Amino acid sequence: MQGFSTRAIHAGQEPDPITGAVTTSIHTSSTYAQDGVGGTRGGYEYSRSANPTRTTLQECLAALEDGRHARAFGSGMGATDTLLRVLLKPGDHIVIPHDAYGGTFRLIDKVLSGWGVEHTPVDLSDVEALRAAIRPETKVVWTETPTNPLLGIADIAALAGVARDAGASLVVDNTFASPYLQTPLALGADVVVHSTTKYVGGHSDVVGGAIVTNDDDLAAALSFAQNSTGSVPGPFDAWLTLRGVKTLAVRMERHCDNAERVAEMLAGHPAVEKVLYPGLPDHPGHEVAAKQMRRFGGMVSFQTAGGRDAALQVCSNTQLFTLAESLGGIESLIEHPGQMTHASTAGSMLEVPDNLVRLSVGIEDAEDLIEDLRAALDTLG
Ligand code: P1T
Repeated sequence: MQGFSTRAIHAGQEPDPITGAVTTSIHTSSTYAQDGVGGTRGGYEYSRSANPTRTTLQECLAALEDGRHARAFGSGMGATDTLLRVLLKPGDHIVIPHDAYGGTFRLIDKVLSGWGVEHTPVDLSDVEALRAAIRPETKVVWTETPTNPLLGIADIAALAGVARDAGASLVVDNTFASPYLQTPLALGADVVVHSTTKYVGGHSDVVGGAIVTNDDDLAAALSFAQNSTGSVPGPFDAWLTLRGVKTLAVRMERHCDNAERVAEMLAGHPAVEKVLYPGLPDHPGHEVAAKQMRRFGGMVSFQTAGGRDAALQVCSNTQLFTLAESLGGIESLIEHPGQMTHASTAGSMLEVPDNLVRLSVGIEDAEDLIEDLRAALDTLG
């Protein structure tokens, strides 16, 4: 198999056979001429069903995740919703992490529950806890690793074994790691999901999602469901994502370098109670992360010693770290999950600590990022 960056730059991306154009074209046409009824020229008939720019992105994403099939969506939540509606039916049960993106929890807790799907939140860093939560109706085990926002680590190969024994599908939301750092299908997962809005796109300029699998039947069912429900990315969105993903490897190396430096500084600062970063040797998931990830990622969370008010103050006091939701872009972001990205988990088992701050460490110069954070923390006294 070719190396990661070679696949990122070339998979599915041959020069155009007619014009020789080296970069993928943005195919804006919503419909395609047919030579007689049913006689499509290149297999395309209508852009909800399939679009050439989207196909190129899908081929590239499949190659990066070591998967046979990828489907690109209009958002990460669009991908998640479509996948869960294909894998689950009323009466089924899903195991979810006790720490996960708030929007994923909201979809399962508020939308799928009304459709008769039950869920159980479980600490998926504990394989025995998963085994205990499995029911005869369990059809899906959903996991994130690292988790959003607590950076917990789940052992993908171990979870895959339990899910397989139970006849359930293991889905890994690989958004935080990106395919550069971790390829869950190779570790035994059945399906990978991404918010490509994050590291895959990488420039905070496009919203998108993706599903990757080796299961031919599932891929066909996803195409049918996507065409039926319409959660497709536009061609320009697909193109921006494709442009972004070409540099994923170099960006991720720099995100990891900077995050390691930031985590180290935070661990030594008196205003910080606890640093959550799988790259730190005392992180409970450090060994599993070292086994299944290339490096430890660009996301760092920490808890302030001064409680919620201190956390809110740090979020407002940085200059370079922009106070904003989302993650995985080249620029550094800071946020308060309890009141922002994870507000929908309040009062549930997924509620996050109120002194938690989440950082998406960008690819600026590490010294500037460290100085910015240190200055914001120093104001806490
Ligand atoms: O925003 P969207 O592209 O729809 O993706 C949803 C999503 C799915 N999975 C994970 C792990 C995510 O982090 C997200 C989106 N998360 C944020 C917007 C955030 O700031 O955490």
